[in-house]
Amino acid sequence: MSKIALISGITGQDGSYLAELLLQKGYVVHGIVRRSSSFNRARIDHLTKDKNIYQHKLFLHYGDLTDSSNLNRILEKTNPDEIYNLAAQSHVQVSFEIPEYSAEVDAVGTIRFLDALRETGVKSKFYQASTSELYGKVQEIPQTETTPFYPRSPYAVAKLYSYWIVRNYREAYNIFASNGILFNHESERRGKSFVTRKISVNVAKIILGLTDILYLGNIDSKRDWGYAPEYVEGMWRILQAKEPNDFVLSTNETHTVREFIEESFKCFNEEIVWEGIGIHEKGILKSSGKVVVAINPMYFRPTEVDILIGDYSKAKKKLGWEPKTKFKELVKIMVQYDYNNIKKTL
Ligand code: NAP
Ligand code: G4F
Repeated sequence: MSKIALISGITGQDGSYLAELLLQKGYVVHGIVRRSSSFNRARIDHLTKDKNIYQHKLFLHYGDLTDSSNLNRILEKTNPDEIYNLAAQSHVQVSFEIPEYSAEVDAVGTIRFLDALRETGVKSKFYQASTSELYGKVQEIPQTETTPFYPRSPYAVAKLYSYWIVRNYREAYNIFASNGILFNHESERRGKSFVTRKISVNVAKIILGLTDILYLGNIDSKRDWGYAPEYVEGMWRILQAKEPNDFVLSTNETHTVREFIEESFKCFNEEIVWEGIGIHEKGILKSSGKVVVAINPMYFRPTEVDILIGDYSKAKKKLGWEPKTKFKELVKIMVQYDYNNIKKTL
């Protein structure tokens, strides 16, 4: 008998890779999709096309984490063995603009899901998409599962609630519920408003002569960036463990946004020289003297997370999980994909 998985957020970066992985493993996959006025399924389109090999293995259901009764109905209808709760308002800066909605989805959405499990009596394992943003103003370097949290945005505070309600329901009701505390993971499917993809798309456009300047906010913040397909494998492993538990998935390396920019241009044998300070700083192409990077304070956040670097030893020891793709390779994958993709359209 095939195992059954239910994924919220299946149309997102991680949801699409996870759906692919689980289908490859022989699962029947159900995904929750939001009604949208324009097409929002581009990342899973290849899995849902007619006569696809997964035609009778992947099913989509309209739903929303702000609607409890619909979660109950989906659970009763699908009766999953594993639930992956990936749906979220996932943009940190946007959470400062819509803090209440971010809490509705990223905090209350999780308790709606867990309570739907209790009410329906469905016996499913539950994976929660927790985040390195919980560490915020970091209390320890590198961050581990025992590092104290200090969230720095409405997004992170909402995710803190979800982290703890997962632990509480595990202890109170003996539910197999686990947190994956995932550090930033990127890919050619990353949303274009996140910094890595914004850089890879715009560097490709600059090289192709389609745009002049890439405007960014804080280019000195540091992130621990890994490759998303490897992280969804980690999510699956977290639910295959003997006991429910919480795990950091990361690379144990940290790089600045500035390094991401420099490395992206290097893919085209271009060197960036920096001139000026603060909001007047500019990135200039050494070969031509052209300004290609500038600072726009509209991308600054009211409170910033300066550095993230995760220690994944527990995941390595207990799950046999390790990241493979290193920083330079990740940049290359993203930049080359965007360059080829944009060039095709010219
Ligand atoms: P993403 O690309 O932004 O995808 C988010 C998904 O959630 C989309 O499918 C979106 O649907 C869906 N969604 C948003 N609001 C919803 C609602 N009210 N009801 C139902 N679905 C809703 O995010 P991601 O990068 O794949 O991340 C997946 C999860 O991991 C998120 O919870 C994120 O917070 C967390 N996380 C991500 C990272 C990372 O570096 N990527 C690191 C740590 C944790 P639409 O397509 O319709 O918008
Ligand atoms: O790419 P970002 O928006 O990702 P951020 O804030 O680290 O959040 C992502 O990773 C979290 C895991 O740690 C997830 F939980 C979350 O859902 C999301 O996937 O920004 C990265 C850094 C920040 O310091 C930001 O201030 O890049 C800086 N940055 C500089 N200029 C910019 C920009 N970020 C964005 N999005 N856009 C800019 O123009």
